[in-house]
Amino acid sequence: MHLEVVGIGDPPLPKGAPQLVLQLLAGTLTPEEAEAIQQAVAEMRRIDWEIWEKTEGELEPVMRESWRGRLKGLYVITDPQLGGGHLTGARAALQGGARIIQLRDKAATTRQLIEYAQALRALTHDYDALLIINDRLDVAMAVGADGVHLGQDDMPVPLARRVAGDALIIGVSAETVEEAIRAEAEGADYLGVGPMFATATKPDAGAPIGPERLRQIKQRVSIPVFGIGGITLENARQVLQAGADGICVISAVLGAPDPAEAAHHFAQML
Ligand code: TZP
Ligand code: MG
Repeated sequence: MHLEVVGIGDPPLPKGAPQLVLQLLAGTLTPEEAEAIQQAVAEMRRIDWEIWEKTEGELEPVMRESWRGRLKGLYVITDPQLGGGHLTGARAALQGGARIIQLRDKAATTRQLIEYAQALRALTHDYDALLIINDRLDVAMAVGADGVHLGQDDMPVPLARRVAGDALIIGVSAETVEEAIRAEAEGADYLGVGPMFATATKPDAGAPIGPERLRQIKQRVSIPVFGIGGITLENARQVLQAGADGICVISAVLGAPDPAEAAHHFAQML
């Protein structure tokens, strides 16, 4: 039997795929045919890696540029208690014009998070919006999200990058100019800077740092910067005037009587 490699997997075949194929076809293949398939799959993988290694350096800047253009505007973080829950809240935010949705749920089990994330992945695709997963790099990668958001106590950016490669947006929370500079140097794609103002949504958020800190950070980094924490329709302009590329909101959208309308008002400002 002669087998020819006619296509290249994208993404590469997962480990174990050849074994699966063999199991599926068990009984209908001679040992020689099974061996030939296994060799063909191994060859496909080898070619795939060869191409990836050769093009990685050229693709990376292109990929980063394409994200950079989308890392702006209204960024809404979902909350299990607000806006009718993750799905309903995100749908309203997207209807109102949010361009980025982050799934954030500190109480959910891994299985629940995966379910929310999968549903949000489909929803964000419908609106051509980005999906970011808070804290959990594994969940982000498992559901094909666009990125992960990491705080200062989460996985260090260089390790996250090592695991995820370049095909994932990594956002980082920064409160100080030093944290912002370090995050950028380590490979973060955007920053969430805050809390801008007092917020009840994150009790451990610390004292407000104000839009002035965001202005200082903008002067020192070149990645996009989002203001976060206590941002409302009344004070959002201060954050934008300080140079924010976008604003990140929970309660002012999802806690509003009409979240889609609130999102629309924010989106109009941006
Ligand atoms: N990180 C810093 S402040 C904050 C997070 C997640 C909460 C933002 O929520 P709100 O309701 O927009 O103040
Ligand atoms: Mg975190």
